[in-house]
Amino acid sequence: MMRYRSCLILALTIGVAHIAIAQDAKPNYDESKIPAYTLPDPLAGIESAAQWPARRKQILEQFAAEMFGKVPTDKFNAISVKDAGTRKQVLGGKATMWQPVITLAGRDLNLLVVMPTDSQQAPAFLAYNFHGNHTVLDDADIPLTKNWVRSKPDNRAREEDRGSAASRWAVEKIIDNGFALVTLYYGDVDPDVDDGFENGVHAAFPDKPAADQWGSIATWAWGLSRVLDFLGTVPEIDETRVAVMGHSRLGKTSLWAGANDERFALVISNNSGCGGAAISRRRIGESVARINTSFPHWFCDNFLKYNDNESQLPFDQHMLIALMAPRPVYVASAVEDTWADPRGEFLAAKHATPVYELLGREGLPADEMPAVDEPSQGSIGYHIRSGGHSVTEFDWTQYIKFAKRHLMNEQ
Ligand code: GTR
Repeated sequence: MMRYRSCLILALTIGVAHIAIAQDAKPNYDESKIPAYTLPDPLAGIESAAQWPARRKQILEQFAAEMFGKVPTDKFNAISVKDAGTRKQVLGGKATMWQPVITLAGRDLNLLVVMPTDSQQAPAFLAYNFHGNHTVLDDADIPLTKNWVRSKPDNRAREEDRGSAASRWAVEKIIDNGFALVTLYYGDVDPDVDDGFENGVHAAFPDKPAADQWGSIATWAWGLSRVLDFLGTVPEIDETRVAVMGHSRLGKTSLWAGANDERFALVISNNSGCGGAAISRRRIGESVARINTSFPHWFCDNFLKYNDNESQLPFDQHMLIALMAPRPVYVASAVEDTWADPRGEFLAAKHATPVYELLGREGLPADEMPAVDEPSQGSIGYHIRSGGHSVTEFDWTQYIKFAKRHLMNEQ
């Protein structure tokens, strides 16, 4: 397939010995077997806050060129409103739901917006969903997506899945706390399948991505920025107070969206793991080689250079977290989510802290990994909750508290 071919070409071209994919290597979960490593210093070569923007730019460019891939052109950035949607009251009248459809690079993005009724300039959570808007809320007015859907029979959305993901979306709590929720199916932007970049928004782009150009995560992140463009036209929502949130692969996506687009006021990574918040050099659970093998379309081809070769990365994931500074960022883990390396996620939050401190912010208050279900929240938030790989009420309770403090000035 396309990514595999370009992997071989890349191997021949640059002669990197480590490019062989450790397809069958067993994941390590033993802290004592972590290879010795040194983390690159996000503050290398700088001493003052005034020097941070230039250093930030350098780090951002490295992440773009070596890991997520650059957006090939901004030619397709414009969005148009295809259907403004009609508003209806839900949750006994306290919330208003509507479903605008916007068009981006020839694709329809079907948004589901739920906001406090009569809200003006409400802050919002913006997050992709995994299987379609109809899974977020059980409401017959939400159409089923017609796009390719992962892990469903025939890859089609099903009537019976209405509301099936509702426990992952604390919609009523979000509304009761004065926030709006904006969600859309990530497959509207790009179906999560390795198809050689033929479908989704990629179809509009004339050339296949070069080795330093976007994989699907960067494409999804770009889509979030375009949705933010749209939110700037919605009077009921304050686009300067949008928290971008995502779980797992979509947590990797929210981090990359927040790194690229400083208009996102707050960034949340839920169980994002490898390629998200977890330190790559630890190689606990999912490794760079493993993720590049399982999901060849997620990152750019240059990232293949780091298969079993993490020490050569010019950055590590604490520097991705640091790219949010001084904006608030939250990293959340779950005890049983060992594949995502909870400790590696904590360490990324912790080692981003010097950047926040240089900019006069607190960073992460906890020096050591906090106890289970005991969040630590400064400008960086972190918790490890009991349970497995998911988004729960507990997670949302923390995100809302964190967002109220940072976006609503409430303690
Ligand atoms: C896993 C993958 C993880 C994570 C997860 C998810 O299969 O290995 O990196 O992204 O999927 O998105 O649920």
